[in-house]
Formats: sequence, structure tokens, C-alpha cells
Amino acid sequence: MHKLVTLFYVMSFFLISKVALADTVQINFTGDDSYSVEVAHIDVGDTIEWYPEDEGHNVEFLVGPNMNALPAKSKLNALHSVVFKIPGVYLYQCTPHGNSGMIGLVVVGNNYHNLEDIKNIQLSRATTSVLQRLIRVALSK
Ligand SMILES: [Cu+2]
Repeated sequence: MHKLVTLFYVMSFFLISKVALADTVQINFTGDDSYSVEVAHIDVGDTIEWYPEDEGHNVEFLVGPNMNALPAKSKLNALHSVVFKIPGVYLYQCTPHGNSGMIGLVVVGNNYHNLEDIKNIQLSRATTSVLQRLIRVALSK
């Protein structure tokens, strides 16, 4: 019986620490048509919350590790929250400002298996240049 109780305590410790380790990262929409965090590195199970600090922006996913189940597109000026459960790289844009380079990357679980999909996407000239910079930032971490 004593062993069982000990096992229970050990197991609850691991369960609680797992929950405690799931982080939430905050990203704001900024007045210069960008995201306050352009490249976010998170663990599997972490959450990102986008805050409408500046008006006229949203979050629309273009590429992710599961192209058949990209996170939902958010409404303009709305707080948006996504839990990332699949490892890989995610590319998102602001629908009104994507063509002028308002994009962001999320790297989940330090996993780059689908990076080629992101490199191959067709974007405007300005946005392609931003994307190349963000990929360099992502890989340099
Ligand atoms: Cu925008």
C-alpha cells in the first residue's frame, strides 16, 4: 500500500509539472503593421495569444505541418488564441497586410520538417523578402 501511495505522488508530480510547463506566448498587432514577435519558438502544447493592440489586423495561417487542418483564421480586431499540438513550422499573415510583409512564423517543438513548404509558397516580392529574413532568424536560434 505504501508503494502505491508513493507511486501516486510521483505520478501526480509529473502530471502537474507537465501542465505547469505549457506556456502561453503573447503577440501584439502593432501600429507599424507587424507582429510584435515575428518568430515564436514554442513547445508542443503551448498556446499563442494574439492581442489586437492596434486596429485592422488579424491572423490567417498559410502553411503548417498539417495543411488539411490549419488553425482557424481570426476576425479583424479580435483576440485570437491557438494551441499548437503538431510539431513543425507555421506561417501566418495578416489578411489586409500580408502583401506588404505582415507575416509571422511559429516553430513548434524545434521541428523544421516542413520548412520547404514554407520556402516554396508564392508571396509578394516584399513579403518574400520578409519571409527570408524570418527564416534566417528562426534557424539562428
Ligand atoms: Cu495587418
